[in-house]
Amino acid sequence: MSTPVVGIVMGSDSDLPVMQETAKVLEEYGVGCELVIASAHRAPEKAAQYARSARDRGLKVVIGAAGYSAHLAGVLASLTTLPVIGVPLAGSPLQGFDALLAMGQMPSGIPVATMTVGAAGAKNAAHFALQILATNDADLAARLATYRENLAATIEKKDQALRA
Ligand code: RP5
Repeated sequence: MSTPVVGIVMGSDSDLPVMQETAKVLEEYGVGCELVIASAHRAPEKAAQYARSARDRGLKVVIGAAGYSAHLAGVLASLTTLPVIGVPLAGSPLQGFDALLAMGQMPSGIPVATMTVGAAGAKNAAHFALQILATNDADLAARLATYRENLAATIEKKDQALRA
């Protein structure tokens, strides 16, 4: 396993099934990540300590994922200058709309790059982290470009099948 450069922080173990999608994408690219549970509300000291030490421990990107009143990504972002990506999760009766608004409505100066709710957001968090890392890694950038070409080919195939 490669040294973690992406930290995936979740509010609870109930977030794990969705956030494993993030880890899976990063693993496909051989990018090391670590999965951590550290709630902004239930374990704020742990969340703060994680964010404060993230850069010195070699992390390049932090992903914060939570449901309900989802302050985790924002709290992490307030305590590190690493880029923070937020994934709102759909555990609440409001299906994650609450978490989406909490993460997206950060005050100016402390941004959280907020993805969509759930599995698509979890996968996009990984892709966004890879794109950040690729600004300084030509090989990774080339692999992301190939991935995009393959995506386009998949759509083309679907179109051909529809027309056949
Ligand atoms: C949030 O509360 C967590 O991120 C999780 O999405 C949600 C529910 O947590 P559990 O009650 O399942 O532990 O802080």
